[in-house]
Amino acid sequence: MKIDVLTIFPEFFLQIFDFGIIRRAKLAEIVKINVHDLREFTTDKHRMVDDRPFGGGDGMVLKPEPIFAAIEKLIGTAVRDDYPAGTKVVLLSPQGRPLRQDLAKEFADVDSHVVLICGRYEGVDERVNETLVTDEISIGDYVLSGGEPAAVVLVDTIVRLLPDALGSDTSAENDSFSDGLLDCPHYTRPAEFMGMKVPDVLLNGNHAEIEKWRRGKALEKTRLNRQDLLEGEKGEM
Ligand code: 9D3
Repeated sequence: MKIDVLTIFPEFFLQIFDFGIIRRAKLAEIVKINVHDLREFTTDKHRMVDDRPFGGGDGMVLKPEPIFAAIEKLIGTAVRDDYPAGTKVVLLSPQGRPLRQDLAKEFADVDSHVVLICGRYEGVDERVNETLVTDEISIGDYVLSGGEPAAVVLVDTIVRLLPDALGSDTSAENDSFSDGLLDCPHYTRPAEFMGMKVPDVLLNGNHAEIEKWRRGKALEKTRLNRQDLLEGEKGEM
C-alpha cells in the first residue's frame, strides 16, 4: 500500500509514523508513507498556498492550484475518472463522513494508493472536493485546528489492518471478539498492589467463569460509557 500525505506542515509528521505497528509495517514494506509539503507545488514567487475567501469572512482558504499540481504529480492525472483502480483521494475535513472501523476496513488494501489532503484554516477551495476528492472524511465531532492529526489517526487505523502488519501476539480479529462491546478490564502482576487486589475470578483458572466475568464487565463498561453501541448495529469495533 502507498500513502501520500499533502500538508502545509510536513514537519508535523517527522517522527509520528516511526513507532510501533506503523514503523514495523514500513520496515516490512507492507506500506510506504510519504509526506509532501504543499508549498513545493506552488509556482508563484511567494509560494502562496492560501488566500482570502470569496464573499468575505475570517480565516484563509487553501488555494486549488498547488493541490491540483500535487495530485497530478502523485497520481499521474488530476482527472478523477482517470485515477488508476485502487486510488483514493481523501480530504480530511470537519464536513466529512465520520471515520468508523468499517470505513478503515474499506481502505485497508495492500494494492491501493491513498492520498490524504490535510485541510486547514476555514477550509479548502471546494473545487478540490468537487473534482479531485473521492472520500471526504472527519474523525469525529470535535474541532481540530487542522487535518494533520486526523490524517495520523486515519493512517494508524488503516495500516494496522493490513495483512501481517500486527505481530503474531496481537491480532485484528481480537478487536471484534466481544462483538461490538468495549473491552473488559485487564490486570497483571502483582496480584496485590498498594492494597488493591486483582479480582479472584482471574486467579482461579476457571476459564468458563473468567469468560463470563469478562463479558459482564464489558457490558457494564459499555452501558456506562457508550450506550450508543448497545442501540443497534452502529459502531463496529
Ligand atoms: C467555523 C466552522 N468550522 C467548521 C466546523 C471551521 C473549521 C474548524 C476546524 C475549519 C477547519 C477546521 C480544521 N479541522 C480539520 O481540518 C479536520 C477535522 C476536525 O476539525 N474535526 C474532526 N475531523 C477533522 S478532519 C479535518
